[in-house]
Amino acid sequence: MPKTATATKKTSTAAQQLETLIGSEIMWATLVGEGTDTVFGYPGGAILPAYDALRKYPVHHVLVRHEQGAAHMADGYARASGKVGVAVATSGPGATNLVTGIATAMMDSTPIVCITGQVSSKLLGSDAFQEIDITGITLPITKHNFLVTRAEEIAPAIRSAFQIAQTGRPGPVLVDITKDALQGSAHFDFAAAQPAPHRPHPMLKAESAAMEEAIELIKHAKRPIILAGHGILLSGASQVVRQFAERHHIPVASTLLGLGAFPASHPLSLGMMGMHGESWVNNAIQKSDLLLAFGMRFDDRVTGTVTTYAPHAKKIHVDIDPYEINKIVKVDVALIGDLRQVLTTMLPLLPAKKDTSWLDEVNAMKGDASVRDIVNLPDSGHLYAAHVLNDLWRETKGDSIIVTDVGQHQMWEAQYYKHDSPRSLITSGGLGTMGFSMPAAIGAKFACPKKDVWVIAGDGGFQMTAAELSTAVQENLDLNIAIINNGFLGMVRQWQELFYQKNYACTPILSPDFVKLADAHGIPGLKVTKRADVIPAVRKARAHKGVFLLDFHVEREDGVYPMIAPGAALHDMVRRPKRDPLMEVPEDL
Ligand SMILES: Cc1cc2nc3c(=O)[nH]c(=O)nc-3n(C[C@H](O)[C@H](O)[C@H](O)COP(=O)(O)OP(=O)(O)OC[C@H]3O[C@@H](n4cnc5c(N)ncnc54)[C@H](O)[C@@H]3O)c2cc1C
Ligand SMILES: Cc1ncc(C[n+]2csc(CCOP(=O)(O)OP(=O)(O)O)c2C)c(N)n1
Ligand SMILES: [Mg+2]
Repeated sequence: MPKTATATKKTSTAAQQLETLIGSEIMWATLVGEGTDTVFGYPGGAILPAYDALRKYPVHHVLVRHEQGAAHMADGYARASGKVGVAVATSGPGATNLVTGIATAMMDSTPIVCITGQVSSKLLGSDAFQEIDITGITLPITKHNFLVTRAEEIAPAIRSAFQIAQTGRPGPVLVDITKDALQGSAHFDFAAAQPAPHRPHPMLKAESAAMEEAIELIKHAKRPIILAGHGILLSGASQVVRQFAERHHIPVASTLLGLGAFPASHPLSLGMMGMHGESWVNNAIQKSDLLLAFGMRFDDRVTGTVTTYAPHAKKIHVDIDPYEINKIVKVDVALIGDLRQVLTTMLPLLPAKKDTSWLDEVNAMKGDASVRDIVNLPDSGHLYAAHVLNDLWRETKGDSIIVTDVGQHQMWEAQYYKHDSPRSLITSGGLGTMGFSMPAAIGAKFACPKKDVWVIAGDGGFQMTAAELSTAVQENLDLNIAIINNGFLGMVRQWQELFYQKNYACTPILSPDFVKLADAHGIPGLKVTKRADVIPAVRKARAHKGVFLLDFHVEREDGVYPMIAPGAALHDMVRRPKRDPLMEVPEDL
């Protein structure tokens, strides 16, 4: 497995791999065996043996500027590709810097493996230099973690980590390897290190009682809605969900993380549900008599107050994780298993239906809201974030991977960029991690080098991980960055406006001149202040080979609407104030 024959003989099959390697070589050989060709990391003392051995293996190492970036890059890589992303860090501060990225991956069920160096096993527990109990720290934010103290344990631990990360409900796994384990030697046998086969949840049979019950509920429903979640993407179920919806003519609402799982341009697609979902989507859910929750977990951003959530609806929940069933919303039928398998079994049982009356009713609720929307307004001289996101969609549609940060711009992206294909939106939903977008986009670009990849960040969040600009340049990446610059921590300012009497405490934020910052990195950039300049700027960025930064100076005190206030019901949406120049008005209800 090593690139050169100096350390050990090159081998090609698992049977030939019975050879003695040092622990650090075992680490890379196992990663290569698992299909890893790119890792994101940062060196240091405890992990140094691994870096010393790296040159022998066909693995590209991306040197990040902060280990949080390594975890987000692994996460972005995994979300864009469906494969496991790998991050590497040293002990102590290197390991603790990974924590936010690991938690982000945990909350959104992303399969990543993080490998950390640890002090030598004889020093464990002695407060040695850069010793930290990273397995203890990450216990609640990993699916599983390992402390490896012997070279012979490295391959089994890493192989188990890959298996755990990607089977069932995916998630992050950490492997902490002591320096003496990396420096020791052991026989390397990739095949023998394979963990026992994962025992999946027993497959639901077509004749099972739950399946029959679900079909009966669907047959009798007059106002059914599919709630399309992230599990569709994780399960690769987009195609079967589409067949399912089309066969019985069921409208589809998406969670933030489910956007792209069902094409936005499909006539059955309603749009995003929840706190900043479209009014007609939330109202349709409240009127529905049957919810079909496909790979979504009824997050509080999705339900509003649970006691008043979809009061007339029976509920069917399809999820791979039994602990998600009845966790937030009590359901009538639970189908536990992989979504693609469950729906593939269920589809032949589902009668075809042509009745469009429910969809017509929902479309009537929509009215002409979309026609009167901001994006159709004549240019008033103001640049709204909605313009930027909508023009970006018009210019790039179908072609790009959009990686957002967290805040108002993230919600405007969800509202105004229409995602038609799976894995075309990468965003931190559950943890809502500012600083996610720049590093996650680097990871996505490594996963899909031919794709046009865009960072959409707020002026606040971009500053949290802007150091990764250097990483993108060092790696010669072709990446586009759009900063939605409103001079505020906008989402928090919006809450202050609505719920704290406009006390804008600590939310106005000073930023550097982002174009000059880009220039300091050798990156060309443009400041955009007018609507007419948006599309030409987007074209320029796309035509440029390399990193390009666009700094969009938008309305400073714009709001994301509709909005469900904390503690309110899903239908109780705060609407855009009438005096606002934007067009959405209460009649859109
Ligand atoms: C500022 C902000 C505002 C937000 N506003 C909104 C909003 O308005 N609307 C909204 O929807 N979200 C919003 N979110 C996101 C929200 O917090 C949640 O992250 C999101 O709703 C979760 O979507 P999900 O349940 O589809 O995905 P996840 O949380 O990733 O859950 C996926 C589910 O799929 C299951 N699953 C995984 N694999 C499979 C498989 N193979 N088969 C079957 N099931 C599987 C998992 O067990 C899990 O239950 C917001 C986030 C932020 C940061
Ligand atoms: C690491 C982190 N710290 C704090 C928050 C709380 N928070 C959520 S949105 C937001 C404001 C984001 O501001 P900006 O990046 O400028 O985006 P905008 O909302 O203005 O589009 C803050 C502070 C968070 N989500 N993540
Ligand atoms: Mg901002």
